Amino acid sequence: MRIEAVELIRAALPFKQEFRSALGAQRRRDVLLVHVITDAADGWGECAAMSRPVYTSEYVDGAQAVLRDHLVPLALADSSVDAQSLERRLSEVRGHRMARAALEMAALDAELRTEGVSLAAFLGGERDEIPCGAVLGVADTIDALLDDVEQRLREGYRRIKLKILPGWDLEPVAAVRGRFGAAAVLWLDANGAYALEDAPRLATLAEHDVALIEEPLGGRSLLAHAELARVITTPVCLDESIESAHEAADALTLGACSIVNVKPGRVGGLLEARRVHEVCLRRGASAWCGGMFETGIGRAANLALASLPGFTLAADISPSGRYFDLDLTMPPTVMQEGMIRVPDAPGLGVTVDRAAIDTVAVDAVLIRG
Ligand code: SMG
Ligand code: MG
Repeated sequence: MRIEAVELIRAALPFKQEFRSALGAQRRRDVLLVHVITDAADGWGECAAMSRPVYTSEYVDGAQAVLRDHLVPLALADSSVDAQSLERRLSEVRGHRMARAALEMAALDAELRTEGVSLAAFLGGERDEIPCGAVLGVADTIDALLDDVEQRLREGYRRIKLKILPGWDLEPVAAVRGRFGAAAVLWLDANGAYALEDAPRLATLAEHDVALIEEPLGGRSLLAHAELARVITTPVCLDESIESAHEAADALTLGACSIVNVKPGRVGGLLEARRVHEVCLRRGASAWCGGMFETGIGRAANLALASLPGFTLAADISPSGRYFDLDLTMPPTVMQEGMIRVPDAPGLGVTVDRAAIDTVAVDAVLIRG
């Protein structure tokens, strides 16, 4: 396959409701799409980077610049590429994993559409539907949070993940457990808002039957997380701290976590995400597929990844309409009894709705080989 041109499209999708976490407040999703035009088929990718470099060091303007100036020129230089050779080629560029992942996703989509193979089948998926979890940001009041949890449980989500930070932790967790009892499987995500000195406070969360705590400590320190994991009984899951399969292996060896949140963007692409999954499977560690408030494009890739056998816990994958009024793919993703079907058509397995993209696009640049 030869990549003839790459289009970088920026779009803005307002969140239905402001989303607050330890990383700040978000009112809109700054979307960066990668549209690859090859001699055989088109392919689509979505970049996980957010507007500001607060989750990892990447941010959407930076991702667009590195794609335009470095990654896309590398992809256009080769007369024949597939996703594997492209991954090797793009690894010349250090870091910028979310940008590399978006281009790899688009190339893989084009390649698999040409071959008539679904992404889930290519990756080795074994499930045809994925259990979904709801993620709830910091609310204005405890009552508002409880109403939201009630609605999500009614919608069928398999578990509830609360964003926490100092000042929004023990009280909301106790309130949710108190109101819903065993009906709510409860996870917490701190996005690194705590320090090791907070271990005694974090230890008390176990009283509320919390199934996991995600990225509790700041600084991406595997040793600090290993120390924390020794003194709290709630299982530690890592997200931001793991950017590759070898970091996943290190984290599990050190006891920094027993569970891994796998996101293709954070680790540099779907191929590396599959390797992270293999590490978890070999070590008997639980894995699950995280989310970055994706549109239908990135969500289709996440669903395919989440169908691998080692993803044993509910994913941060929601139906169309959870965060935004508009989706960019057809048909809309629906959740039934807390499950979403894995697309089984070739490539990402969804139809990209160009007209919908055009209604929210703020910028599009076509780079030709
Ligand atoms: O896609 O449902 C989703 C969002 C899941 O909370 C989610 N992602 O740390 O796991 C995480 C966050 C990343 C951004 S938090 C502002
Ligand atoms: Mg997280």
